[in-house]
Amino acid sequence: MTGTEIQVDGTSVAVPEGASLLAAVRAAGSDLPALCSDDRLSPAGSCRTCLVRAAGQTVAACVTPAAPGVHVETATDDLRQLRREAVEVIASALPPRALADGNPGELAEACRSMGIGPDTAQGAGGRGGDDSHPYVHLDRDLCIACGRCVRMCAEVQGTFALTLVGRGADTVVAPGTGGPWAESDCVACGGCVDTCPTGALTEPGPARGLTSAHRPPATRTTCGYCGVGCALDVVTAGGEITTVLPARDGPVNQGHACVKGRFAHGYITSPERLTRPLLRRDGRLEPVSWDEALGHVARGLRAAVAAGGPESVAAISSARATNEENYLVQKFMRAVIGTNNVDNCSRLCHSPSAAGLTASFGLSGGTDSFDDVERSDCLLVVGANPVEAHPVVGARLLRRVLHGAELVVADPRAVGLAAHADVHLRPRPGTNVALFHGLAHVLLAEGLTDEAFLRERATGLPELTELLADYPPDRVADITGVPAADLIAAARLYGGARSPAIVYGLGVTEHLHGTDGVRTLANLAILRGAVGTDRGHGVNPLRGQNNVQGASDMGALPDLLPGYGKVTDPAARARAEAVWGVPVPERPGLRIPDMFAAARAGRLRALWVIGEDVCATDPDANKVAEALRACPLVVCSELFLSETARRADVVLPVASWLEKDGTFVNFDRRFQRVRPAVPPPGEARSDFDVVHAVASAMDADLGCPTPAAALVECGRVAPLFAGLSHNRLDREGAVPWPCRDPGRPGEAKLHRDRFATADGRAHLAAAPYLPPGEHPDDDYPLILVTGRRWAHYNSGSMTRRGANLALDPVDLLDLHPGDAHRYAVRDGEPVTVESRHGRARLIARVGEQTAPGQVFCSFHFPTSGVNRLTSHHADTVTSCPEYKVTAVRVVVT
Ligand SMILES: Nc1nc2c(c(=O)[nH]1)N[C@H]1C(S)=C(S)[C@@H](COP(=O)(O)OP(=O)(O)OC[C@H]3O[C@@H](n4cnc5c(=O)[nH]c(N)nc54)[C@H](O)[C@@H]3O)O[C@H]1N2
Ligand SMILES: Nc1nc2c(c(=O)[nH]1)N[C@H]1C(S)=C(S)[C@@H](COP(=O)(O)OP(=O)(O)OC[C@H]3O[C@@H](n4cnc5c(=O)[nH]c(N)nc54)[C@H](O)[C@@H]3O)O[C@H]1N2
Ligand SMILES: [Mo]
Repeated sequence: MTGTEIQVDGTSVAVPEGASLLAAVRAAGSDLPALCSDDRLSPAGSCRTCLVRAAGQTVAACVTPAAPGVHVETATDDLRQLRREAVEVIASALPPRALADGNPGELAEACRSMGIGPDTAQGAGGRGGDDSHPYVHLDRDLCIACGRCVRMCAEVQGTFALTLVGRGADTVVAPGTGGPWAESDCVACGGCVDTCPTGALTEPGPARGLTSAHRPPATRTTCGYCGVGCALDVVTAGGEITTVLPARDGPVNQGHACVKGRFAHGYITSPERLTRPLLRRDGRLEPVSWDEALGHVARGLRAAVAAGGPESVAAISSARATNEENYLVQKFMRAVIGTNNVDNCSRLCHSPSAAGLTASFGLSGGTDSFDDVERSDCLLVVGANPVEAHPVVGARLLRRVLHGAELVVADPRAVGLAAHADVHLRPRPGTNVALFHGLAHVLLAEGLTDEAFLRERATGLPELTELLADYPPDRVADITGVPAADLIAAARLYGGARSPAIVYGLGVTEHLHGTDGVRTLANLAILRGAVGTDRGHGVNPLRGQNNVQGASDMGALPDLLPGYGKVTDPAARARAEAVWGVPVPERPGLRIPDMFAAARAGRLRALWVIGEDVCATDPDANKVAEALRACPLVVCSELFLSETARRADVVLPVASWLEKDGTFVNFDRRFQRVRPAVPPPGEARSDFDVVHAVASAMDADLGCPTPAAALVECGRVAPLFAGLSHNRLDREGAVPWPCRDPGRPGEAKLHRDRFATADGRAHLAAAPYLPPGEHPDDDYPLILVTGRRWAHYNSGSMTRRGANLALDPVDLLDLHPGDAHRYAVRDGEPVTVESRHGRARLIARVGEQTAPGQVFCSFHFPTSGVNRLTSHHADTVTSCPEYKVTAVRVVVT
């Protein structure tokens, strides 16, 4: 047996090696107050409330390691007295309200359990508070300067926004920037609030003082914002959400969360939520009954099929929705309508990852679990900004770096992680392929490759070697703007590491040659033998939406069935046909941009858009609007009257993730359960029920009446998921795919013995660098990169409807001081940005985060019109839009 065996009050307990005496005492079933301690943090040993006796010495249990064989005493009268005195000293300095009845804080609880009465708290108070921030309020009088919040912010979140100020008894937490909390560096992850033992830091409102330590009765679910897959506990009262707490045992988040999952649930009760179906009559959307709306949809779909055949109908399924809902949407399109015209927003996002990773390794998922990635000694983070877009992962990566892992960041912008990087490569947007070839060139030239691996488990080395001769560091420097010395330094770090890992984002995929970007990035891992082995942790896309991995896994794609069988493969079709009992069309369907083109050309007669605001988030938005105008029937399933819903003929009100049952698949391929915490508003129904209802309005029965039944049916079509069920997930929490057998665990790490390609080998790609689709010229001299900000989510439909709006009220355009000077733009001023495709209105922010010649903005406010700027250029393999490179000019108006 591994671990350490010790005696606690005469009872033998085993604890993991390196555990503290406090952990051992708790493992033995006793508890001690430990006001400066939190499992998520390094121990401080400052409050002296957890005193025990070990090997004859009185010690603070939280900072004392459990040495093998040691005898610990906790229950003697003198120890009880010492602990009680320590707690009393702390409590006596606080004002009476600190111990008031019903105060759920750890200190108040400790006092109650030790019989320390409320009258012990005799402090005068009067130090005031700070309620400037919407989610974090400070009551200075309750601060005991335990430093947990400060350590949480530094050690877990990595933001270092907090500090302790003042002396002695007057010491109190404060933002490091001085001023009010709202103007500090706080990113509202909620960590400080969750660890505070006294209620000095609280979430305002009904959740005041509640933390994950209390484990209040709650609904365990999976966050519906990004693809990290944080496990959350939703506390409710009277059918409304009181608070959302991070689950301490969450497999990915481990007791952490971000401003979206933790706090951005205000949209649920927004008066703008859709509560009734809407139907367009005389040009206006009017509320109607479900029967009327469904009847209209069914008649419209039938008419479209009658006029143009099944190919004239298409659906965009939602990566925000559950697996079961996506499974049902694609089944409806294939089995009821008879077309493969179904796609999801993976098209706009990581479709190049799916294509690239499949070509390189045979499967479309990231190759390793994030837990493994975190063990790596060298992280190569490419075109991803996890500090803002996947904050819990960003925090875990940063923690790893602060504990000694090397970090190479490749991003044109000075993103959050770059400040901690050993090397920050800043390629010109759109030049990744050259950059990766440059790194590969150095790996080869310096003998930093794994020759045995290349011989036994890879193909394509001769062709790649020949191509790489054209990519020496100097030439790569010319193309990318990255100094040759930096390139060499980065290659040496990656090449010399014990177990390097690659993590990447949309800065790789959303390009004219995004799939080549993924493949040539994967080359680096193959050259190093750092994929499918213990000598590295592979190539891992930070998938975006909560369930974009799942939407694709479920076959909401025009060329792939559930579990990635090709629609052109008779064997894959036969498997689906055997379960569905109808023929599956064999011609691949339309991709999202092709759906719009078909609509504009009059060939698409009905489009069902489920949970994607195509008019705000798809590129070249003016053309998207034109497509919707041209399409005779547009149905939109939505929470809000989005830009797309506004233009639809029928709008169906649906439930959001906090209101429904199912599963999501996160970025490292884990299936996790989604459970309803509150009912949907008004007449809104889950997407699952809506798809069923539309099918029955067309006299079709989709079978699988419940989400649980749908997942089981999916497992019959898709061997990759055959071992999964709701029951199993309820028992085990998270299970990764491939999971072929209910009795066996899923495979967190892929490709151990062989790659999933036809020949079992990893395929190196000898793709030459090709320039991006858009180039600056005299009229449009700047390169616009678009991407994300921490407080908002994509179209902003949910995060703008709540207090996140106060944290980040507008879409900003970042530009370099040199460019600001050249174009006479002042910080904070409204500007018009013009591209060859359209114009947008933004507020300028001058700073050094962007390089000269480049500007950056988010697309979280549809009214700013950012996607009217972006072009029709798209990845040549997958049609993923080139969101990251648009030539623009900035005009002060
Ligand atoms: N707060 C927040 N979180 C989100 C989202 C959100 O809207 N808001 N959206 C979710 C979704 S759907 C997704 S897909 C993910 C996306 O998560 P990320 O991929 O991290 O997001 P982006 O900010 O779009 O782009 C990442 C980075 O790519 C860089 N980049 C641009 N061009 C290039 C290039 O040519 N080479 C290199 N090496 N880098 C380049 C940009 O500077 C940017 O910092 O985030 C998810 N999480
Ligand atoms: N300029 C630029 N544009 C981009 C990007 C970029 O980097 N730059 N990134 C692209 C990427 S990666 C992505 S993924 C897309 C995302 O684009 P979208 O998918 O359009 O964005 P979201 O805001 O996530 O969600 C779309 C809609 O789904 C609704 N919704 C939420 N939950 C549910 C649900 O359970 N059911 C239903 N039916 N609806 C629901 C929301 O109200 C919202 O209106 O944006 C793309 N657009
Ligand atoms: Mo995305």
